[in-house]
Amino acid sequence: MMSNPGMFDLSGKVALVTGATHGLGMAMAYGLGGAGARIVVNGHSSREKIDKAVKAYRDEGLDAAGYRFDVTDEEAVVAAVEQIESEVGAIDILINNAGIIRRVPLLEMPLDEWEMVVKTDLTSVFIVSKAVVPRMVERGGGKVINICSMMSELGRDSVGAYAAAKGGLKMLTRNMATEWARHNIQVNGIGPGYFATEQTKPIRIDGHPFNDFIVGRTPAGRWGNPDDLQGAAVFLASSASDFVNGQIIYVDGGILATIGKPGNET
Ligand code: GCO
Repeated sequence: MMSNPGMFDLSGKVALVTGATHGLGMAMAYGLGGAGARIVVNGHSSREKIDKAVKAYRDEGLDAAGYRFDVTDEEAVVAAVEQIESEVGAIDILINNAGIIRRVPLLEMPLDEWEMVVKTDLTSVFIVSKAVVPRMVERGGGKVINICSMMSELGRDSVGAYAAAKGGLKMLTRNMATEWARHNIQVNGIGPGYFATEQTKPIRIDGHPFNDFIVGRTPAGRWGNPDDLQGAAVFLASSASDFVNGQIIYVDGGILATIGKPGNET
């Protein structure tokens, strides 16, 4: 037995983070960059948005490069991974974070919208991991982190497709760990609770019943700050988690730990 002061150090590692131009993806990428990793920023919406994010990372003194590709398009993903590995280097860490949400009751949700949510939030993780992981196998190891949700465990009105995808992602994470741990690839998940992001803005309005409900339902008594995810991300990306496989770390201020309390109880 011996101490291992460098176990959270990511110096020299290359980390691909999908959907890292904003929100939770950006916060986790900042965390990995701060621990020494070179950040590969994936985005899809616009080149400008990617360049703006890369500039922000670099202004913080981090080593970042931006790649625009659609995580649901297998051909584009395979080509992008090829390009990243030749231009930046071997991908040691993959954070599958890119995702969307549609808040529509199931009986009103058109099939194409259901398919888009499931494809973006679940199938894309299969597509991107399938392009990256064979190279990790060849190199003798790597880290895969899938961004789950409270909806990996709990249902909620209007987010059925999202919950189906995030529930599926929890089990995909466990099965990836089952198949890839033998190659020294640790596959785990992070389950963010309710965080203050663009995605939750519509339900996080002062005085909005859902906003008050979440603050009351969360033992920490607040919405999460995206930076609250950095610790779990660095842990799961580093050698500190070399014997951690198929786990979902819920960073949720205690929501899943409690039945909650009546609205009027302080
Ligand atoms: C919602 C929210 C959630 C959160 C998060 C919770 O509408 O309920 O957007 O989906 O974003 O996923 O873990």
